[in-house]
Amino acid sequence: MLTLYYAPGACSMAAHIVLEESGEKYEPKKVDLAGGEQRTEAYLKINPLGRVPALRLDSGEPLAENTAILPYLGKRFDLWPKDALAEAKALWLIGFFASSVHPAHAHVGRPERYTADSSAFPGIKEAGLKTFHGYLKQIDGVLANREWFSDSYSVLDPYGFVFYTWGVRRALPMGELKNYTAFRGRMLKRAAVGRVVEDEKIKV
Ligand SMILES: N[C@@H](CCC(=O)N[C@@H](CS)C(=O)NCC(=O)O)C(=O)O
Repeated sequence: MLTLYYAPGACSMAAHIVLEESGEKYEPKKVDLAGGEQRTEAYLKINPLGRVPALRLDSGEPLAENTAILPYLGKRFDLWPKDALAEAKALWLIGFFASSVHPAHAHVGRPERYTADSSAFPGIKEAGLKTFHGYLKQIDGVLANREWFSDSYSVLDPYGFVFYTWGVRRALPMGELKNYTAFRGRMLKRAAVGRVVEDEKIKV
């Protein structure tokens, strides 16, 4: 059985939704990020990078990073494009999410990661929020005339949904992003998304 290590409201919500939607039995394990559980010896054995999500596979072997976990789950549950070009486009988007959108938001939530000078925190947060908002606008553009990020519903959609909820958390004017907001509505109609939003107590 798969075990998902996750934290409410974190980027691990993407894998959480995928697993919830899969119908396969899995074990969800909450990690207390605020309490520093991700840096304990026990957790570092699961993910030496000290982050969520992490997935323990049926074999007991751990797997970390959204860029690995989501394609793995997508292939396992038929939520990943099969065509070579569609797959390349999915990797393009997953790469953009993981290497640009997520780190921009980290400047808002974790400025101490980018400077030891706490007087610089407000500037880092402000620049991070502006960059993050710019990326959300780009995501809105990607969704123009599309129902889902790929040709049909895939693991990209729960991942894209995470950043919408972060925009809400940071009080950005998400309603102005018409395509992204319509996508949010489609996501919320999915029963598994509703269950995860409730379990993780997400404001969206
Ligand atoms: N590149 C990683 C980033 C994972 C990540 O930063 N996760 C955050 C939650 S969204 C975390 O575990 N933060 C805890 C910490 O930084 O101590 C991925 O996409 O899986």
